Amino acid sequence: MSDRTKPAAPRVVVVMPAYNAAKTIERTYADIPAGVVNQIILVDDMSQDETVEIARQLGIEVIVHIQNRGYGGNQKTCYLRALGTDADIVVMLHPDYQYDSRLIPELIRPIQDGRADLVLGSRFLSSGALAGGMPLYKFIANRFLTIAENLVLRQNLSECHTGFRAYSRRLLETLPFILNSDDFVFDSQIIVQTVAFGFKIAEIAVPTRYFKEASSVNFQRSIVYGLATLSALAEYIGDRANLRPSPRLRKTLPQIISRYHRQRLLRVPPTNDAEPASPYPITLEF
Ligand SMILES: Nc1nc2c(ncn2[C@@H]2O[C@H](COP(=O)(O)OP(=O)(O)O)[C@@H](O)[C@H]2O)c(=O)[nH]1
Ligand SMILES: [Mg+2]
Repeated sequence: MSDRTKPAAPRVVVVMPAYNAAKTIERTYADIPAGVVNQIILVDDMSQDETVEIARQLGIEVIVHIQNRGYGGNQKTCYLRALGTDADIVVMLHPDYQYDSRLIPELIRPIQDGRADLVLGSRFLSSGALAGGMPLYKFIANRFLTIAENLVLRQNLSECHTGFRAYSRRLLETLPFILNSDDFVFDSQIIVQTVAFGFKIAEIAVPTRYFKEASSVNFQRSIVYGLATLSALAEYIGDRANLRPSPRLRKTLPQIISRYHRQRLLRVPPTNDAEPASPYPITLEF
């Protein structure tokens, strides 16, 4: 195949949900490989430090929340903004230097090859999670929750709790992620939705890096997260058994956003472009 007929490379947009990342954002940014990423967007969730100033100095596009929305609320803004660009693949990268951004080319490959629509950077595919500094209780909880998720969702994943992920545009245009929690359980809900909507998940191995600035989730918040993850699984079971149908697992994104936003965010807006019959409470950030 000559250069002229080679398929165009996908447009890759990195989104960073940020909260007090001033000490780590520069390192995270510096490790992003050249020539792979077309655009970087950081959403600041009312950090109390210099995150916004440093990100702007680095030339990163910054969106500022004027109220603290939480990690899930932050991601909603990230993905809505990314859909507003011409992204083909969206990579979520924590700006706390916890994940190795040099692995972005590997992370996006299964989507490029058409093998998956969600790729998880797993710290459990190789055996270094504890050696990398993951606290023992997080290690055990992670294993337990991942086993529960595999059983309920009929998957064979090694880790469902990573913050290093790549999404296809197709997936983000379909899942009604704006109905998810604004808290950390957003990450679990989006995996449940991925399975509910029939998208494929792939994994790549990534190293584990724990250090002071890379982790703020304490024991108590981890318990809340664990219980909320189990509740996301219960929601899936109830929905599939038709006991408690869940809009989060049935409605598509185009079905719950306004015509204006469908035109603005979706690559191919639906032809039957009526207003949604029953709007759910959603807030767009911009
Ligand atoms: N928006 C928002 N993000 C948060 C908050 N707390 C942590 N984060 C972000 O959520 C991600 C995961 O949090 P982190 O403390 O690193 O979790 P851990 O590494 O699992 O212990 C990081 O990218 C943080 O910047 C918060 O209160 N609001
Ligand atoms: Mg972290």
